[in-house]
Amino acid sequence: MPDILSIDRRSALGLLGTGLGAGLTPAGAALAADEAEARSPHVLWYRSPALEWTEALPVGNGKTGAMVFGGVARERLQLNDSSLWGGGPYSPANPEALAALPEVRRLVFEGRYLEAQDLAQARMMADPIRQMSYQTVGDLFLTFGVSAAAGGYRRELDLDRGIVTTRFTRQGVTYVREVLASAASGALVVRLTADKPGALSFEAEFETPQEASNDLSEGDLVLHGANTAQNGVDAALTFEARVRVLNEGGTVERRAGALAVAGADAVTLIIATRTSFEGPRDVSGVPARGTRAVVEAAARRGWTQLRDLHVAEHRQMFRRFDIDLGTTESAALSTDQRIAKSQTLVDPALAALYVQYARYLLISCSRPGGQPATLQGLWNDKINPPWGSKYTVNINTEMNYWPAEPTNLAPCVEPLVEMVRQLSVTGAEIAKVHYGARGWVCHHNTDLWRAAAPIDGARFGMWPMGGAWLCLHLWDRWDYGRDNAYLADVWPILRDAALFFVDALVVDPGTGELVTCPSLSPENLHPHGAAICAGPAMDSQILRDLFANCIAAAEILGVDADLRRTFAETRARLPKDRIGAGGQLQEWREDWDLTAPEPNHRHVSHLYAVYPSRQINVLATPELATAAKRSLDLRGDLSTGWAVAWRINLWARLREGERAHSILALLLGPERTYPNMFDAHPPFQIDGNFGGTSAVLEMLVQQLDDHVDILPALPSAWPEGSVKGLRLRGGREIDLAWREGRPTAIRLRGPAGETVKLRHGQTVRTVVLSRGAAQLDW
Ligand code: FUC
Repeated sequence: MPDILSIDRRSALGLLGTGLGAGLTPAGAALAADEAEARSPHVLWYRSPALEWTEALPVGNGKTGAMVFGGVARERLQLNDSSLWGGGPYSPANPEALAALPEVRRLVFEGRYLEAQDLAQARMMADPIRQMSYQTVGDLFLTFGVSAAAGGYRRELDLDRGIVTTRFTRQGVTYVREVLASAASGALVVRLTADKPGALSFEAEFETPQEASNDLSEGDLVLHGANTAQNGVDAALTFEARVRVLNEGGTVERRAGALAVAGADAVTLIIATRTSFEGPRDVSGVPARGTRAVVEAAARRGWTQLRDLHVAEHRQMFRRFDIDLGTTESAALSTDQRIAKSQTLVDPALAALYVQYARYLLISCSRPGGQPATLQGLWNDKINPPWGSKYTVNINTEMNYWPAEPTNLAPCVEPLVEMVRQLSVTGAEIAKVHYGARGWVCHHNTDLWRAAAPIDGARFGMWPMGGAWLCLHLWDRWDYGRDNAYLADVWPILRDAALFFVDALVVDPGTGELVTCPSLSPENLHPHGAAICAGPAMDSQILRDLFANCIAAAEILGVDADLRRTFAETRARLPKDRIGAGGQLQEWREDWDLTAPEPNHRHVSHLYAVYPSRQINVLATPELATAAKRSLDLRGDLSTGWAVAWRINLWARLREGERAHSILALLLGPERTYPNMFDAHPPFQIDGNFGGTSAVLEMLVQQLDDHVDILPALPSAWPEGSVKGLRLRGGREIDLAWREGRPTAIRLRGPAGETVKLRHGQTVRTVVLSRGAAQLDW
């Protein structure tokens, strides 16, 4: 096995040329490499193969993904393609909905909530009432025809290289398997080597629950298939997975159904997947064309080039950011052990690994040209996964993107922007047919086909705010990057999202306020046994952001002065946040919180104003902030993975670092984190990985007003540490180090000549970014 791995490791750790990495004998170098490997902060590693799917390690290039099991006798690569979903292009618009709307509204304003909900259920829901699922391609199995007995077993995922490596010894031969999914080449690549010539023999074959057949084409093993019909929507997609074998030595027998390699020295497998999906209304693609092109181009490059190209491209993203929260001896344990024992170990590096793992996941599952991260990112082994593994936009999809801008992964937001652009088209039909309104709307879920109507059941689906919330991410992309050409490009999407509400908000006859109706506070029942209501707190909070961002965007772009006025007038008539008799922030306009049937409900929708929004905070609105804390206490800390993650962000925002840290421990424990570090709802849902990550950042740096707050919620468990490449609003970036809980050194980058106000506790320091950078010792 060449020692490229170890050289990379030493340079990654900054050891080259320091005397620690330089001038060693090959044996010494190998030893140093092993030690470096054990210490690397960027590696997940295990002493045995994955038995469960949530032990396998993910790779992905934003399009093709795989879960790598690392079996000795049999390797399983569970494959995904981000555009393989059930059904086909469809419109869920329900022409009956509009006629029922006035009556549903009347019932709500008369306080007849259950009747309103029943009527909405009967007349206003999408047709079909369920959306399509994200689906697996199937598995590629490599069967070695040996027993599973092996020595020296180790499998790892190196986040910094984007490679899964499995290594073991059998009968005196050391075998190494490396798997990567490269955005640079579009291919999934498996490299198999052994330290004795001729030692590699195996059979490769596909298995799939889809309607599919195996074929040979240009010597490649090809799986052709079609997706499945769902919920009355016909199957419209075809797909293909193709594997090419490049063997060094030995023989390859090719037959439909399997490729059999015998006596090879080394083998590279190049795998590509494609579907016929071209867009929400276009399924005319030819999968074979795409897979062949990828496989042929990759085969011409060969393993070494493919790997180097991949590592360089991956690092160009991954190394934009780094984090160190301190290291203890626990970091030397295998990853599953660290998670299993995390409730008793002192292991601050586990939180840093969690952050970097989330970045790795986003880099792997959300790339320009692909689909946004689903409930499971890119990784799903089922035809009918939990909640369809699609886009739940009443929290989960948004949470997936919370850490994207701050952890310096702006390009990963692009698929989300594209999805919102497509929703602004499909959602315009729903706005018109269901509400008789201009603009566009998306309710609480969407899928590959960008369905936007209310689904599943009125008590979950009758919530017209999903699109509006997603627009916050479009705005944030501008706010972090300050690219006005981008803002001009997305302006019509933002504008039309707001226009929908100009038409669809109604005057509450009792109060004169402008409210959403019918709506609900996501998935939570109020004391009348229904969820349907008018103007829940979250809706007004989201709308305050949407209108404010639209007004700001129009000003920056110098457009639509009349609309700006309309938006401002509408915004001023939205209900304000209220404090209830229990001292809590009210979830509804009525003081219902203390008598609602599920006091510990997972959703904390009314706290949107605290995080991700900044409307309520300890600096500007201390009374509302105190009420938000009361609401959080009433809800309790323990919930599903994503709900725990949201709570951590909220406590951090509210400047309660110790409380945030104690809940983070719950998230990192074995009940909420699987051995492969995937978040457990349970079942696996990737949002918790991303929400937990943004929460860690929120403890380190916040921007609530025109200051940058340094270490605003630093827990005592992280007295010393550093973060590099953390992006800030205003097109800026910060590197920060701290000791004994106090900042030591700060570096800033941003637009030249601008002034930045930094604050730590009561101390404020103003720095000028002369020549676009500044450095100071605190
Ligand atoms: C929402 C949540 C559930 C789950 C689902 C995907 O409905 O309430 O907990 O996360 O989305």
